[in-house]
Amino acid sequence: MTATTGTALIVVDMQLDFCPGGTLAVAGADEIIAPINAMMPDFDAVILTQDWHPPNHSSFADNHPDAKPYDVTTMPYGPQVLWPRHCVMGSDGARFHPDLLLDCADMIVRKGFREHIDSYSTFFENDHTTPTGLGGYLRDRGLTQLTLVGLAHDFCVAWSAVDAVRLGFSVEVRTEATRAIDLDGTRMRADAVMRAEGVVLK
Ligand code: VGL
Ligand code: ZN
Repeated sequence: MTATTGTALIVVDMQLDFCPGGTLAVAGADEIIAPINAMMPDFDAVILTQDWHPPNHSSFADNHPDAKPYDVTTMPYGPQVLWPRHCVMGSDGARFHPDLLLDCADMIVRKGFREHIDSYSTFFENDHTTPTGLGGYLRDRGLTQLTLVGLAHDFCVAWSAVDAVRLGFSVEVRTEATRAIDLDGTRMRADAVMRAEGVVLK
C-alpha cells in the first residue's frame, strides 16, 4: 500500500541561467537557495525540475528573424514569449546552481526539450495537453500535498501550480522561496490566477 497523503517539495528550475550572471537572470534568485535547501528534509520527497532546451528551440528570440527578446509571438498552441537563449541542454547555464543541494532529490524532471513547443509547467507542455509524466509519478507514489518553490514565480512556478491543482493535488507556493521575472505585471496576474484556481500562496 502506498500512503495517500505524502508531501513533495517541487524545486523549479534553480539553474545558472536564471541566477545572477545567467542569460535570463531573475533578480534575487540566489537569495532563495539557502531557504530551499533548508526545507528539503521536511518533505517525503524532493523533486527538481530543469528547463532543458535544444539549441534550435522555438522559444529563443534569436531563432526568429526580426524578433527580439520578450516579444510575444503566436504559436499553434497560443501566445508565446520569446526569451533570450537560456538553459540549452548540456550547457553550463542549464546546470543547477552549485549551492543547491541535489542529494535528497528523488527525481529530476526535464522539460522544454521539444523544438517546437515550450513547457513552463512541469506537468504539461504549453499546449496544456502533452504531459511530462510528473503527475503520474506523484500519484503512483501517493504524494498528494505539493509545495512549490523556485524560478520563476510568475512563469514556471505559477503554471506548474495551476496545473497541479487542476490535476487534483493540494498545492501551496512558498513565496519567500520564489522570485519573479515580472514582465509588465506578470507577477500580479500570475498570483490572481493561482488564487482563483485554489493555489495557497504563503
Ligand atoms: C522559465 C521562461 C523561460 C521559468 C523558463 O523557469 O520560469 N521562464 N523558460
Ligand atoms: Zn525556458
